[in-house]
Amino acid sequence: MASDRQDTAEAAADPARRIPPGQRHVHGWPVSHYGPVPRFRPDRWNLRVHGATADGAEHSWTFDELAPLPHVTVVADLHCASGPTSTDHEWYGIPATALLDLVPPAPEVTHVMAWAEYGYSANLRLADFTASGTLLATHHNGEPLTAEHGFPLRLVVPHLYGYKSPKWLRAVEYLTEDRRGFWEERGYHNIADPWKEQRYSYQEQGEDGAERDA
Ligand SMILES: Nc1nc2c(c(=O)[nH]1)N[C@H]1C(S)=C(S)[C@@H](COP(=O)(O)O)O[C@H]1N2
Ligand SMILES: [Mo]
Repeated sequence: MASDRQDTAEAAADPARRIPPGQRHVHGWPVSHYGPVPRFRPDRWNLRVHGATADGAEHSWTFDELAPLPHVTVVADLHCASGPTSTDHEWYGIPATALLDLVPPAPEVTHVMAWAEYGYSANLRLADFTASGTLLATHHNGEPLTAEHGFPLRLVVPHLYGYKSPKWLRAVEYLTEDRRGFWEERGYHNIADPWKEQRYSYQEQGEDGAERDA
């Protein structure tokens, strides 16, 4: 509808309407991560899905084997929990739902752990992983990811703070109960919704950090 389009255009024109509370808009695309940038070794690289899979088996793909999977484009902003929000990232890659179709989780699966090189990890509720914007990105603004932004593959969960989007993704573990990832164990919020400003673990309410009904 025309009015919807106009709303969208206005939102895009007014950064204040799309910058979550407590965040500041930054131009360009800062690099932010803990530790060194890993080197991609195609002969040793694979992406694994393990944990509570429906068939009980672990599945893995080489980088080339990912090419025939479905791909999508997602345009989204990136909100680092330390404050900066960079906008208008055009991601291209494999929707997380395609991975779940290929390797169905056991019925008891409630969360996933996304694992990156050097043991970086981020836990996600299954619903955040299956959200329509979540993808395993290979490209950004039409170019392969650069090394410092996660080449060859990074998870992007656009509706959560950046620490839930591991660069240099290597595995997805299906979990039957929640377990905290790297930053979640170090004082950051288990859920990480930037629109609710869920930055720190001391803000958590309820068992998994989700807000309880009043
Ligand atoms: N492997 C890995 N991925 C990571 C991080 C990290 O330390 N290691 N930092 C996260 C954080 S806190 C943010 S804000 C984003 C930043 O992504 P960018 O450097 O592409 O802007 O990467 C996330 N992914
Ligand atoms: Mo961040």
